[in-house]
Amino acid sequence: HASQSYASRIPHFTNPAARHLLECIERKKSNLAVSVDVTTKAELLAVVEAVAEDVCMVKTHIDIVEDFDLDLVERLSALSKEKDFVIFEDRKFADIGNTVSLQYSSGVHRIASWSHITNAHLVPGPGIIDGLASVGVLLGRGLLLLAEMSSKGNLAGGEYGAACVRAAREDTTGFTCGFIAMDRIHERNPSSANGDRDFLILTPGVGLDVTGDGKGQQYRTPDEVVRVKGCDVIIVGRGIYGSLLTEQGKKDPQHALRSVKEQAERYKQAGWEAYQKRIGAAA
Ligand code: UP6
Repeated sequence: HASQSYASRIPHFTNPAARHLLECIERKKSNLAVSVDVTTKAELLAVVEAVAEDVCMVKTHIDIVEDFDLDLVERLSALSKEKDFVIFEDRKFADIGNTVSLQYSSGVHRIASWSHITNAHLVPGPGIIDGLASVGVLLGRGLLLLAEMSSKGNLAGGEYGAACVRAAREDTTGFTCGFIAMDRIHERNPSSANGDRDFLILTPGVGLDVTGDGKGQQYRTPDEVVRVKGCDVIIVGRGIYGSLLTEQGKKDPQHALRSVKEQAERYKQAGWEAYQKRIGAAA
């Protein structure tokens, strides 16, 4: 499926969140997801507003927001409709089915009520998918399995990644609609059972200016990730909102936000060019 356009892949998916994402990518000509890892409501909304036009998806870590309240997710949801992007809460669920169903539906954050897509580790076994699906399917949500990670020395990948692909293929509800992975991992792991099913590949660890962060993160370029490895969505965090973290950014947030927008435009362009080269379309 790597050589097919996003639009032509929409009919391969029954999952409403996956279809929504592909439609959004196609409408906006953007395969860029911005990871908004900031710790206040005001900063989060300011970054989202700065990048909204250029992204197909906003990825959150809602548990790092110090002044979280449900007004934040209402505003985020309103922006997602108005500016046309998908919300992905990067929760990385990792417990038994019963516990994750409660963590997904309840608590302070009520993730299932506002996040179109979320993700999970398969460490607990396939019961984690059933637990999340028991909440998410009725709401039209989608799940990504973390088949691989970007960080140095991570223990995913290999046989573990292959097991994630098998579990996704065995999920006949269609709730599992893709992977966090570093390449088209399902196509490296062929199978006779549901082997031709299409999945989305969302890929973090993307940066144009640096190769790491000194804490284990490893960066590759949009071209490497999308054109060479065939991933579908690039996830970029500090490469886009990094200007807000510098001294200058703290002194002059408006100036920093202009740089955030410029970086979003730059990554959007790089991601889309890489995709056009991959499908053989003229750039
Ligand atoms: N993320 C990774 N690697 C993974 C999975 N998730 O970096 O394997 C997430 C991080 C962060 C974002 O939790 O939110 O993607 C990457 O941010 P960065 O671009 O600032 O490094």
